[in-house]
Amino acid sequence: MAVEQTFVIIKPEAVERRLVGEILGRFERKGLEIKRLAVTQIQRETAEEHYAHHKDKSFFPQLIEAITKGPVVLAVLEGDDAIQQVRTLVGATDPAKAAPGTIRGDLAIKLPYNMVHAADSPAAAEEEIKRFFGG
Ligand code: 3AN
Repeated sequence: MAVEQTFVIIKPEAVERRLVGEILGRFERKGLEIKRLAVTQIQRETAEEHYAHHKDKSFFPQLIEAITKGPVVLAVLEGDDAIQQVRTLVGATDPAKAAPGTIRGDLAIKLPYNMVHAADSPAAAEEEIKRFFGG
């Protein structure tokens, strides 16, 4: 199994609900290492670029509003098979359907508020780390 880096955003609703420690703790307890960590507020332009593949969806404006409305925590996590391991811990996109035991299944209930973004492929992880942390 290859050591990988992945990228996550702990979304504004999670920061507002003081769940940053809970969420980072789940990643750490799994055995992933926090390589980079930052608190920031995502600018509209960056959010639109990050979610460009959803720009024709009806929920796009709601999604941009949700990710830009307050501070977020950005993290780069490293470990064996990190991209898939993190996606598994995060759970299904719709928190109403996400399995109990997953972050979304345990902590969220309604889209677009699903607490965490996690890169879904090595190419996405690389692109997103570059976008949010620079070279
Ligand atoms: P994931 O975050 O699980 O990779 P994507 O890439 O399909 O899922 O969706 C990106 C984000 O768009 C989700 N994290 C969620 O906040 C929002 N989203 C996805 N589907 C819907 C929907 N049907 N209604 C509202 N928001 C949605």
